[in-house]
Amino acid sequence: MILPRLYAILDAGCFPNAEDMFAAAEGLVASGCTLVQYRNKSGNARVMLEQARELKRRLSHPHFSQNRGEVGHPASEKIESQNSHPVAQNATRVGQPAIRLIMNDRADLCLAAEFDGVHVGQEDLSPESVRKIIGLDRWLGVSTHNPEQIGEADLTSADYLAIGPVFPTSSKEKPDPIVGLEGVRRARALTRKPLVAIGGITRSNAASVIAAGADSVAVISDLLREPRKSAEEFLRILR
Ligand code: TZP
Ligand code: MG
Repeated sequence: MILPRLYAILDAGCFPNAEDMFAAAEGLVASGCTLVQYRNKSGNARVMLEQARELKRRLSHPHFSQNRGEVGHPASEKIESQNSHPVAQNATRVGQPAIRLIMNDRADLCLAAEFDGVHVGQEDLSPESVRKIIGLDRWLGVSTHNPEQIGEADLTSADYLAIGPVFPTSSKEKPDPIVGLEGVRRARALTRKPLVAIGGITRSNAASVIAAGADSVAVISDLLREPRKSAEEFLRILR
């Protein structure tokens, strides 16, 4: 698999209401962002499923896809979707997912909402338990915070690993210690799996994170204010 450079995270808790989150999602996708995670720490599974289905519906809408010059829509095929400008995505093949939607924490909700993957942390179901639930075709990501966790996650069937927080962040409750760019470099040396860096990543520091060895940057805060414009800038900076 090849990860797109920008991995946008929509954290429901960051939006005053769901409509704003859906609008942000559409802005992100309009920018050319092709990997979006839905994160909701409220613990309300019904609300999560409703919102996830609505996200999927909005981002799969044929008119919306056509606006991006694309045909077809998510299937189970494991084909890479490089982050490129929408124009370049005209080449998208039928059957290749235009946008990948990843569910944070919950394998059950991933299946129920027909998302394309799950991202789990150190206190969620183990990677192999999630794999049993989601099967081989959906993407599985695992968060790590230190070399030991990277080594362990590297031995699992995870499709990609995340390392962080790279910089200070206010988007996560009780964040693990900051790993810095050195932590990204160390992680890069410890796994050949695609590597996502997360935590405090902005348009100003994103290039340094990629230079340290990350394949992709996962971002919450620096996409909130003007999602489309900000995502376009990330994609331009990281091209
Ligand atoms: N895991 C480690 S840091 C973080 C998560 C979910 C939050 C990242 O958010 P931001 O606002 O981009 O720092
Ligand atoms: Mg989690």
